[in-house]
Amino acid sequence: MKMSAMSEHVGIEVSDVDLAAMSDADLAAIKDAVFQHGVVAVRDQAISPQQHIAFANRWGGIDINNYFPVNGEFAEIAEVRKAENQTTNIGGGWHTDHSYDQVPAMGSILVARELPPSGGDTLFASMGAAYDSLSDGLKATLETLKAVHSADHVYRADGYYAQTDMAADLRGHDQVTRAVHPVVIRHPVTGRKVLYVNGAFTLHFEGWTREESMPLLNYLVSVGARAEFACRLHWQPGTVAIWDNRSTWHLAMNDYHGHKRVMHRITLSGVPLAA
Ligand SMILES: O=C(O)CCC(=O)C(=O)O
Ligand SMILES: [Fe+2]
Repeated sequence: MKMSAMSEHVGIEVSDVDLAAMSDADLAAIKDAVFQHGVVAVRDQAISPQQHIAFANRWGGIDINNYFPVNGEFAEIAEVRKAENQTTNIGGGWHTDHSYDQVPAMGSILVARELPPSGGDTLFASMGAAYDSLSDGLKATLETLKAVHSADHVYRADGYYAQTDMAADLRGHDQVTRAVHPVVIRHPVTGRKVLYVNGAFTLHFEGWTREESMPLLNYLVSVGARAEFACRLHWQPGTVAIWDNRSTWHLAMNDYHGHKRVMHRITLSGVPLAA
């Protein structure tokens, strides 16, 4: 198994390994790379949906996404897809998956199934690096705060996606989600302090109004989105990405209009988050 860094702060590219027949030692090394570096991109995999599920089960439990279209055959697999004639994509703004859950997902395993001829890359950003870059004064303030997260404004019947050409693909319009998490969490495995707010699902700081919260939230979102904290994954046939939703954000580029892109996602269960 070979590993190389994708950028200064986030991302490890892995080759010469078979996820479907992986030794416990190699799996331990991959897990360590995901926890330390946020995302691992494994190249050249021939992984069936059954093998995708079996590999995910070696990480712990699987969380079912309530919104994305499910693969007809396998309830554990959500499809992240955009058709030739659609203009909206899934995950096109910086976010982390499932921060609106009381116990947010640990991570996601995304398998490239059908790729456009060019474009469709995914960006990942390190929220440990974003946190480290802040002043001691702002860090100290943020460590006293909690934030309220929800997905309702994104997925419900009058939400963001309902007004787009992705509306018919998505489910779960009646789901009600709300979770409160510390703004700075200790990563459950590494203990590193990471910034745990995101532009998609964080509504406001607990005890603050939305209006009061937005200037600081927008500032934090602008810091997290700085290019120097990010890496860019160019998918190839056979690429599988495994990321940590606590320590990273991601953004799916929407730059392949007129072409189809289909990805299979399994979401991995996490643990409660603490300051
Ligand atoms: O399509 C992608 O590259 C990522 C989409 C996304 O946000 C996700 O699967 O969680
Ligand atoms: Fe996502």
